[in-house]
Order: sequence, then structure tokens, then C-alpha cells
Amino acid sequence: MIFHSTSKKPILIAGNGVHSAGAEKILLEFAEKTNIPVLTTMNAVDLIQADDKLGFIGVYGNRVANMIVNASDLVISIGARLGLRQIGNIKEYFAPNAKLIRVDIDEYELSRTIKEDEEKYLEDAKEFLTRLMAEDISDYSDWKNKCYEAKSILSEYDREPGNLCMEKISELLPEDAKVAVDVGQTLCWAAQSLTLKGKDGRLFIGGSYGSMGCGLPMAIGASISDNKKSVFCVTGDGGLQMNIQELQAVVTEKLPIKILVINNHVLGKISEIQEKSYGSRFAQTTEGSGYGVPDFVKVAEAYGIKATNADGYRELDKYKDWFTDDDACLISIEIPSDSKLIPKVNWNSNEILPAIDDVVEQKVKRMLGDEIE
Ligand SMILES: Cc1ncc(C[n+]2csc(CCOP(=O)(O)OP(=O)(O)O)c2C)c(N)n1
Repeated sequence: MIFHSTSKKPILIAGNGVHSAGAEKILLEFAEKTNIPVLTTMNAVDLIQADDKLGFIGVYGNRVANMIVNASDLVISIGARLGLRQIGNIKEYFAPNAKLIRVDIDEYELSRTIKEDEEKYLEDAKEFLTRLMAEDISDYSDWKNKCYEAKSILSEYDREPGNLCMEKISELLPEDAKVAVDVGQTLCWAAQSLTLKGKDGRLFIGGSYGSMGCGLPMAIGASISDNKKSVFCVTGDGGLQMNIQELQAVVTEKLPIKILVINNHVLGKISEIQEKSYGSRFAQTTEGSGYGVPDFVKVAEAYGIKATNADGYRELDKYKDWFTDDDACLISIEIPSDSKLIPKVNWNSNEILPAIDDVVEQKVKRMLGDEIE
């Protein structure tokens, strides 16, 4: 028996190993059978889609996801590395009330100890889930409902323009959309707030490589490998400029790639660090400190790609047909340069910042903890 039947608040943390093992379907079947809530890592955030999404854990993870980890009493981590970005700098703060079960195909990753009494399985995610599926596990609907109630209460927080922009894009995306995402704040906003419709959508991200410029080439690869079908590319203005010449490949190969530039006119992920940790001494990251953004519409049109500027995400409605037609396109969506990336877990204290209304936080904590103890 792998599962601890005494657990009252179990969760699964699914990582990209679930994709690699082709275990997406059995993961969902297991979740449906047991009603155990499924959280993900950033790399695997597309495993749980639509309204079922509770989000990803870790430094820039969804507030509700990290609060659920903190409250859980059993974490089953499947194909997730559980690196520093996911568990923080002080291991004791990770899922402090939980037993930990880890399954990974990578012996090296498993050789690290996260909790002294953790149980480890060096096993393929699909084989592991198949064994878990055969176990007699009780129904966890009550616990799961609490998690979704917490999500609903917290949904009014952490809504920066970048997040709202992703929500708008989610609304306009067709079912089962394939979305390649570049790097930076844009990636974190997408992982936090892009919600795919259907069950077969994919979010392609560069993962730990963090390689700016990967978005457009990934979209090109995804389209070509899927019979030249439509693929979305969500990219920052900086990321697009790293491989902007690939617009020609989009044209030459006649690929219906929809490029959505989250245009904050800054290298936001870095300018934010320069602002917070270096006394706003910006260097090569903002207009005025050595970074600049071209007129993307003119650039795209020069390649023969139809393009437009959206003055804020609300204007995207005007171009909703562009999301589903057969043409390549580029929409440069203006968002404020100071749109922040929140929440962020302080990696030495495990505190989720910025703090929210204390009454609400206590309510959510009670909901996830004391009430069903
Ligand atoms: C090739 C490469 N160079 C530099 C970095 C460091 N870096 C990470 S995010 C980022 C800024 C990204 O800016 P942008 O694409 O405009 O997205 P934003 O953060 O504004 O959403 C930089 C420079 C990187 N990850 N990859």
C-alpha cells in the first residue's frame, strides 16, 4: 500500500514527469476517482485545466496552491523535482504538517532528502499511478471542496494587469489551445492565470532553462509537429526581440501562429529585481536605462503578418476573430510598465507576500485546517 489511509488532507503535486511518462490521463482518472486535489509545478501547470485548476506551487505559485500545501497532511509528489524554487530555502517549511511521498524516475533527484521520513519510489509516473489507482482509497470530496472554496475566496487577490491580461486571453482562446510561452513576468502570469478550456490544451514553457526567446521557436515547432495547426505564442517584448527573425519562418512555412506580445516596454522580470533589491537603479531594462521596444506592428507587417496594437487587454475583444481564423497574426497588448509579479513566497520564511487581509487569511486557513481536523 502506497497511500496512507489515515490522511485527512492529502494532495498530489504533479510535475512534468507526468507529461514525460504519458500519464496525463491516468492522473485525471485517479483525481476523479478519489477527489484528492491536484496541484502542479510550474512546468506542468497545464495538467489541470479549466475550473479544476488550483494552480502551481513554489516561489511565484498561486497563493491558494501554496496555502493548500501548507495545510496538507500528505503530499504525493509525482514526477516533480521539488527543487529550491518549489520548496524554498528552508526544507522544514515545505508542507510542514505533511508526510511526503516522492516518485521520480531520476535517481539523482531522489537522492536529495527533503524530509527525513519521506518515502521514495524510483519509478515511472505512469506505473506508479497505475499501482495507486488499484488501491482502495476513500473519497476526499469534502477536503477538495474546501480547497475550491479557498480558491474562490482568494480569487480577488493577486490581480495585477499581467494576470488580468491572461484571464482575458483565456476567455478568447479556443478549446484545447496549444500555447507556447516565453520567459519573464509574462511566463509567471501565464502559469498563474492562463486557464485552458477543454482537457487537451497544452502550455509549452522552457522550464528551468529560462531561455528568453524560446516562445516563438517553440510555437513554430508545435505548429509544424501538429500538421501546421494554429498555435499561440504568448511572449514578453524582450523575449520576442531575442528571436524576432523567426517571423520569417512563420511566413515561409505558412503557419497560423498567433503572437500575443505582453508589451510592458521593460524587461520586467529584471527591472522588478533592480527596483526592489537595487534601489531602483535600472540598467538596460527600462526605456531610459538602455532598453527599448520597436513598433512591433510595423515589424510584423514588414514580414507580411497582420498585426495590431491593443491599448490594454480589454481591447482584445475587438480582435477575437483573429484568435480562431487561419492567419498568422501579432497583437501587441499594452500593459503598464510597473505591473508586478505577485504573490511571492519569501524563501527563507515561507511567508506569502504581499500579505492579504488578516481576517480573510485566517478564514482560509481555518477552512483548510482546523475546521476539518
Ligand atoms: C537568454 C536570456 N537572457 C537573459 C535572461 C534573464 N532574463 C530573465 S527574464 C528577463 C526579462 C524578460 O523580459 P520580457 O521578455 O520583456 O518579459 P517580462 O519580464 O517583461 O514579462 C531577462 C532579461 C534570460 N532568462 N535568458
